[in-house]
Amino acid sequence: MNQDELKALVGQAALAHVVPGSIVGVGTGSTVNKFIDALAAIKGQIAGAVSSSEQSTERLRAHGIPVFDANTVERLPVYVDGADEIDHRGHMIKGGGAALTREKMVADLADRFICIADASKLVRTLGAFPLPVEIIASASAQVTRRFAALGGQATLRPGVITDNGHPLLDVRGLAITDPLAMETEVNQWPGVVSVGIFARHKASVCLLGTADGVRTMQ
Ligand code: ABF
Repeated sequence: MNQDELKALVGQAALAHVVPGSIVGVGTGSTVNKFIDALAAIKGQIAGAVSSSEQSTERLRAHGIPVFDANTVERLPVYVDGADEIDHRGHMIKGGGAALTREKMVADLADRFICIADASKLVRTLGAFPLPVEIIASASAQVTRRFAALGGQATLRPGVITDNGHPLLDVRGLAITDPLAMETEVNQWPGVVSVGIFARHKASVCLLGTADGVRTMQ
């Protein structure tokens, strides 16, 4: 199976974790797009979705799935989202799709985070994928200096402004051996809106698309 087929496989497999009658938390990216397309087939069995990006909102609405504002729900049974990297403990790097801030907001509403990814996303240590960081524009130079002190090279992602109206840094050269510690540290740097390390909001379950089928990592 090619990567696109593996994404479709896990997108379909995630339906098993959707609670009938519930509002589903929906992430962003090409793998999540496969999940949204699969969700459309059972849209009569769910109340709707809370979305993590304009891109996912558009796709959900195109399928006739109601999209609720995050402020209108207190809890979600599940949040389904992809990842750029995931380690064996469910810690992730996310944000390649520029939606990390709202992804983390919707993940924060959910009881369970179901990560769907093709096997290429599984890594031993996070950091080979450039770490996305949403920032306030005028903090770019100082946040860049702070990452340099950690051995990272931060660059502005050209031509990208997030749904929240902010620029993104992508940070190369980091070996994130303690994801929780780095997320906690970077989160409190002035000017950081959110960092694409999902350790506090790690995956409860990862459905990994492999050549042998779906591998479930708890
Ligand atoms: C999203 O999933 C982003 O955080 C991450 O960049 C993306 C992975 O995209 P894809 O599924 O297209 O590989 O949640």
